[in-house]
Amino acid sequence: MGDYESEKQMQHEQISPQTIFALATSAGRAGVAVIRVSGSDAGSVLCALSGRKLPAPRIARLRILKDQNGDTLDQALVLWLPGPGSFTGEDMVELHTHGSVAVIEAVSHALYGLGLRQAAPGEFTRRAFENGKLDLTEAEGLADLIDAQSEGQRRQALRQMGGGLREIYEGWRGLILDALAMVEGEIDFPDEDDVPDALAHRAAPGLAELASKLKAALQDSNRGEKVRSGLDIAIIGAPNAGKSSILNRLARRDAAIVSAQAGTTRDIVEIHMHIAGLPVRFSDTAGLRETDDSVEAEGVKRARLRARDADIRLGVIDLTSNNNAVLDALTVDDFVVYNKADIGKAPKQNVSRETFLVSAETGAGFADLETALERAIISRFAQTEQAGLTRARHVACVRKALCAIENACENLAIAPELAGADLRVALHAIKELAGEADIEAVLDRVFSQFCIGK
Ligand SMILES: Nc1nc2c(ncn2[C@@H]2O[C@H](COP(=O)(O)OP(=O)(O)O)[C@@H](O)[C@H]2O)c(=O)[nH]1
Ligand SMILES: [Mg+2]
Repeated sequence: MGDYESEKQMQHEQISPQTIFALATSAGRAGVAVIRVSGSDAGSVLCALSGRKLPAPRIARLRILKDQNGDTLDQALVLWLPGPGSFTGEDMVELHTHGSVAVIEAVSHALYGLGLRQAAPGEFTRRAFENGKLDLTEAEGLADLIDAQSEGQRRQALRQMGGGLREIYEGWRGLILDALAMVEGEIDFPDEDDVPDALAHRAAPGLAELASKLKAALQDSNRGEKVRSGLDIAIIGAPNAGKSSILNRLARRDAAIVSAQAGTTRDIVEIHMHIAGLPVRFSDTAGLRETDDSVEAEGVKRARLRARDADIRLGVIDLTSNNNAVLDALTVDDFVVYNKADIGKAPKQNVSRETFLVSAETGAGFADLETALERAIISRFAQTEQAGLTRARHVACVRKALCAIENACENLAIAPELAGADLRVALHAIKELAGEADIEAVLDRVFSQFCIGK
């Protein structure tokens, strides 16, 4: 442990963190507002506000709250939640007041008067984390649960908050430690007859198993990240192919302007919906063509970028024209949508992608298109029942661990010392994933994404 770290630990032991408070419910007019207090003064704060001794732990009691001058603030349901059994692990109090702006203001004012400070975003959860109530992945799951908008997001967040990812990485950590024990044993007590080959023989199978588990988790990480952040579908094609009409059909409203004039759509028009429990963003883009109009040219540039970054592209082709150029911008997993089936005739060529025949005018073919989209989203992006990696941060840690494990495998038979060092690197990557390594900047980032009051 370095000087800096031991100094930091001493500071920790000397001063207990200040008692904080925050509104846990959202601000504005509501029946009830919940104000949470956490820290060593929480109990005395409740006594001061209610003018009575503390109620029994975890039992709701009705109390009149008064300020320092004895003026009544509100009548509230109060909870005394002594540490370490509380959310943060510290002594906590919950005040369930009436939910008006004026009551919240007045109670906050009284709390400031008692020397409390308002919590920073995520500070309650950060204290819970620092008191060992949850690891970093569980804290992230909690943040995701608060932000969850779709069914898929809710399920995934709940799983992660409940320790789904922790269980997985604890398994990985166990395998690394097993291998490390064998390697260290080899270094400390080299057996005269035992050549390094024997070590490789013993440790290699566990490490190979671990490497394949890490690879599988990485392969599946795309799903977890998509469930969290949602996926992008770009509608692209030549001007007048009917892209905006198709977007409006999918949205079941007039989101984009439809016109017979080519080059009408310039800005990207987006609609949001949920498909198979995932948030999906459809983007209607400018028609792809060469143009002298600088505004339209910018639109075309943005369309190409959006198409490039999208998870799925719907390439729209007008059946009444011979313009197939959009096919060049599609991958094998994209969809080809022939539009204007009401006036054009079915295409002759047979493209090797999912192909649909629709009419944005009459709505024909849309049921098939929507079913196929849902199927593709479920099979490619929807989360399985297992917990997995859900953030770029997780992926980065697991990549680091995998790389170190692969190095360790190579070094096993040649130089056990090097393999040992590699395994320590892998162990550190797992610690980073858990939030155990000293990674202040990462913690600041994760917790600052919470709202105030959590
Ligand atoms: N008959 C017919 N006309 C369509 C269909 N889809 C779009 N249109 C017409 O084609 C023109 C261009 O449509 P729009 O959606 O603005 O195309 P975009 O430039 O690709 O966005 C408009 O006049 C639409 O009314 C269709 O399925 N059938
Ligand atoms: Mg358009």
